[in-house]
Amino acid sequence: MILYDYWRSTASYRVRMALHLKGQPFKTVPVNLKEGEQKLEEHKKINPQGLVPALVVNGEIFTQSLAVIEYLDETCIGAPLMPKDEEGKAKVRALSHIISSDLHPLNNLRVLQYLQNELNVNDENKQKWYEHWIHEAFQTLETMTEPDALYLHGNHITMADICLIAQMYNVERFNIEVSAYPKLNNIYNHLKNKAEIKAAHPSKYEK
Ligand SMILES: N[C@@H](CCC(=O)N[C@@H](CS)C(=O)NCC(=O)O)C(=O)O
Repeated sequence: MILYDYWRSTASYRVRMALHLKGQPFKTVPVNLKEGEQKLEEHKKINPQGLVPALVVNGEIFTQSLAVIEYLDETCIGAPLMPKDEEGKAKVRALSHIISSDLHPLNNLRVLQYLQNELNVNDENKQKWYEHWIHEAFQTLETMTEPDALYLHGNHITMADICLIAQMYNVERFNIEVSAYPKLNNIYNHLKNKAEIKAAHPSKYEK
């Protein structure tokens, strides 16, 4: 398997966690987002959206991190990343989408660059924008989480936790204060030292 990724990309980090949890060996092809390599025609042949990640399996290209994670879960042995029951699956997808569909796209590089370069939003307001969407999503997730929970759903790590861990890394990177969410911090602190999660950490893929 070949993963087109960028070490700091949260969506790429999600897929790396899934690959490590599944015990799947993979190679990475770094796409430097800071240098704009995602917008090159060469990369768009891999991911027509001009984004990372993209996973190549036996010559077939898969994009969209959540779709890739579910694909890996359904086709590879290793730790299950989704509950077995349909109700549980729907709940894990809902939790995952709060981060991946409703939060992450608003704070993505191309959106921040558009705010800054096209709409002349200054650094202070850009940071306010960033934090606003983090807090909105985190407040919701905190409310949806049971006290003392070790996972966002059920009794093993799922795609929803993968989304949370990557988002927490991003929050740490941008120095955003999230102590107001003890249940989310509890889950993150419980999972971040798991060997497979550590192995997927951005610092291990820095190029
Ligand atoms: N929904 C997509 C999001 C992919 C995405 O937005 N990737 C970001 C990095 S985390 C990216 O490639 N950004 C490049 C840019 O904004 O130009 C997924 O989950 O795969």
